[in-house]
This record gives sequence, C-alpha cells and structure tokens, in this order.
Amino acid sequence: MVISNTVFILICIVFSIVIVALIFRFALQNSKKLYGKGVKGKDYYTGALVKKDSLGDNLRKLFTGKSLDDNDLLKLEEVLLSSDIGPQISSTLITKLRLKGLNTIENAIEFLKKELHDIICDKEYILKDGVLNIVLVLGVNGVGKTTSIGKLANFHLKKGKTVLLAAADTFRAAATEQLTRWAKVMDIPIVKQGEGADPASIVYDAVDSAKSKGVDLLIIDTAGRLQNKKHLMDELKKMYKIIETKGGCDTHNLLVIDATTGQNAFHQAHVFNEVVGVNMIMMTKYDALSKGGIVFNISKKLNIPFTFIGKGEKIEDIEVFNREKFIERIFN
Ligand SMILES: Nc1nc2c(ncn2[C@@H]2O[C@H](COP(=O)(O)OP(=O)(O)O)[C@@H](O)[C@H]2O)c(=O)[nH]1
Ligand SMILES: [Mg+2]
Repeated sequence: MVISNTVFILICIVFSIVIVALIFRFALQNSKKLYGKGVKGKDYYTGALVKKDSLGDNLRKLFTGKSLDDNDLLKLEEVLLSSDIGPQISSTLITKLRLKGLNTIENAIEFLKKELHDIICDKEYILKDGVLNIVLVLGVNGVGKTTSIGKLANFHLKKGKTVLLAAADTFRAAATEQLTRWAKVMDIPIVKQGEGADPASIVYDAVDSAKSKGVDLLIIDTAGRLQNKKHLMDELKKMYKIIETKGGCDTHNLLVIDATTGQNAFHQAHVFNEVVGVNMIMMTKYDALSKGGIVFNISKKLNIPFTFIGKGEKIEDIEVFNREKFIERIFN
C-alpha cells in the first residue's frame, strides 16, 4: 500500500511536469505567431535562420491579380517604408509611379527595380600592387567589425594575397582576444598590445611589421566609440598621421554597419563620414531578418559605396556587394 502511494505521487509529479511543458510550448508557439519568425530570423526551436519575406514577396502578397489604384499606391508606400527605404525615396518613387500610370503590380515592381538599382552606390575593392594596402575598420560596438575583419582577411587570403591584422581596439581586452583567434584560425600574423594601450602605437608597429614582411594588406580593428566624436576624431587622426608619415600606403576607411538596425545605420554612416570620411561600407547581418533598405538612403544621401555584405557568423560568410544581385535578392 505504501509503495503504491509512492508510485501514485511519482505519476502525479511526472504528469504535472508534462502539463507545464505543454503550456510552455503552447505559449512559445503563440509568441512565434505574434512576432513572426523571431528576433533576427532565428527559428525559436531549431535556432536555424529562416528565409525572410522579400520586398517583392510583400508587394505581390498585397496586390495579387489587382490593378493599382491610388489607395494601393499608399499601401505600396507603406511597404517601402517598412523595408527601411526611407520616407523621401519612398515618396519620390510613389509620385513617379503615379505619373507613369502603371497599373499592375508586376509593372510597378519592374519600375521600382530599375529606379532602386540606379540609386545604389557600389564599388569593388581591389588591392593595389607596389604599395601597402591598409583597411581601417570603423563602426560602433557590436556591428560586427572584428568578425568582418576575419572574413575580409580570409577573402583576400583565398585570392593568394598576404594579410596582417592589427588589434587597435584596445578599449576592451575581448576585442584583441577575438582578433587573435581569427589570426590563429587563418594562420596569419597579428600585431597587438595589452588592453588600454595606445591604438596609434599599435598602428605604428603594424605598418612597420607589414612593410618588413612585405604583406599585401594590413587590416586594422578600431574601437569606434561614437559617443565622443572629438575623442574618435583625435584617435583616428593620430593613426592617419602615422600612416601618412610612413608613406607608401593606400588606405581605405571601411565602415561596418549592421543591416538589422535600419535608420540607425544611416545615422552612424552620416557621423563617421562627417568625422573621418568613409570610402566603403560593409553591411553585416544581412542573413538575419533585415530588409537591407538602408542601402538606398545611404547611397542616395551620402554617396558612399557598398563594397561587401556579411551574411553569417562564419569566416566564409562574406560576399562582394553587387547592385544587380542585391536588387534581385530584395525583390525575389
Ligand atoms: N548573423 C550574423 N551575425 C554577425 C555577422 N557579423 C557579425 N555577427 C555577430 O555580431 C556579434 C558582434 O560581432 P563583433 O565582430 O564582435 O562586433 P564588433 O563589436 O563591431 O567588433 C557577434 O556575435 C558576431 O558573431 C553577420 O554577418 N551575421
Ligand atoms: Mg570588435
């Protein structure tokens, strides 16, 4: 009798655990319905990245088989805005569409593709011979600078180039450790000092080292603290001065922006460009649920070319930015 009581209690406990687990799963499922595919496109259960709806998908869903009237054009403008295309560009496009009198969604999509294609500013980054090519990697914390440096280095190594890394983000010790791991994975040299070291002195050592080794490309990680423009400018100016004094270098300022941050990325591009001048942009996290529409605003208003796309956390998740491909991707 005592045993059967114990068994009964055990059964009750197991039963309660199963009920709680079912309730928990049901709640998760509901939140998944509410929030679509989850933060940054990760599936709640498997953690795998899911395909995002393209701009084209969203437009076709809204207007299948109908001809477009004025009301539809307003809805179309909302879809453009929700894709981070920005109010000015969206409203100009709608005005043009209205004037053109295009009356089917497929015609409108073809028109938008062409217009948006022409806005994008892109440029390939080609290493020069006979000089030390330097890429100074800028951007606020967390956008993916250090990860992108690993990808960029690997990209050029695969093309037969030699690469040296410089850990000039001395603000946090973790940044140097992270870059050191990348250097180890690729078996390439890295110039670094301890946390809090003067970034300019690292750049000094790195340029010397790159020249004595005769490497093709030196990639420099920076801290990029946007909160203090004056400090950022002073820190970077010191670096430029050193590079200039050493001579024989072709230097590019690469700004890294996170595609999932929408108009915030525009603000960062604006400020970095104003403070130090930006020659090229790498847009990271394009694998996540970002719409990527920020490319248009930055291209149109700041005229800074997009050069690379980051599309995952692995070293090979990098792509050369190409506007034809980009347009196809956001519409298909
Ligand atoms: N999904 C995804 N994550 C990325 C990408 N690039 C970087 N990350 C992640 O973003 C986080 C911040 O990256 P990190 O390189 O440390 O940024 P930093 O502070 O700018 O140097 C890390 O968890 C990276 O794995 C990307 O293209 N896609
Ligand atoms: Mg970093």
